[in-house]
Amino acid sequence: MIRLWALPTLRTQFAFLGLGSNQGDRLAFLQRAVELLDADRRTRVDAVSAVYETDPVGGPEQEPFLNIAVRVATRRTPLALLRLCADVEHALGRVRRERWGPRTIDVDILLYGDRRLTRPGLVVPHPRLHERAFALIPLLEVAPGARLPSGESLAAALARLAPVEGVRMIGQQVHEPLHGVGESG
Ligand code: GSY
Repeated sequence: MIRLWALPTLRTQFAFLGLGSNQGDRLAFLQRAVELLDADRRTRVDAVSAVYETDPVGGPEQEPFLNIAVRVATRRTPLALLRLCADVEHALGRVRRERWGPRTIDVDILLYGDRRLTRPGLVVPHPRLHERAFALIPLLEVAPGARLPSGESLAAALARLAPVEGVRMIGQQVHEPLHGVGESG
């Protein structure tokens, strides 16, 4: 018998995720991904950045991405949050054909509180965050005070990438899920 009351309860942590889509109805994939993340009983999406259209970085020639960043309050561990991200990608039909190839949806953990960790399949903060304007720009909106492991602020990291090209703000077109009064979980 599993006695749930005997399991340790993880404190709520704030984590920051980067989402991108460059196949199909990109906005709809982003919105659905936000809803699926929020539908998890241990995770709430409580801030969503504007949407940016961004030129693809790396991989084969492919269509532009739409990128956003979200803040989640979660009781999942980093690895459990990674599993949730993979479940959302799977639910939205992501097929891993080639590394850095086109995708219906990509959900990356960018930051998990101020934790640093390296596990098989997961490095936090995201190891390429400091070189990706398409991730830093939306992330700055939802995590303005965050710092990289080097101690550098996100704004300073972004300034080092100047002049930034290929990132165009579209607007606040992906919405935070509505959280009903009296909802629990
Ligand atoms: O790692 C995220 C997937 N990805 C993206 C992306 O989301 N946006 C842009 N602009 N380029 C990308 N290359 C990869 S891989």
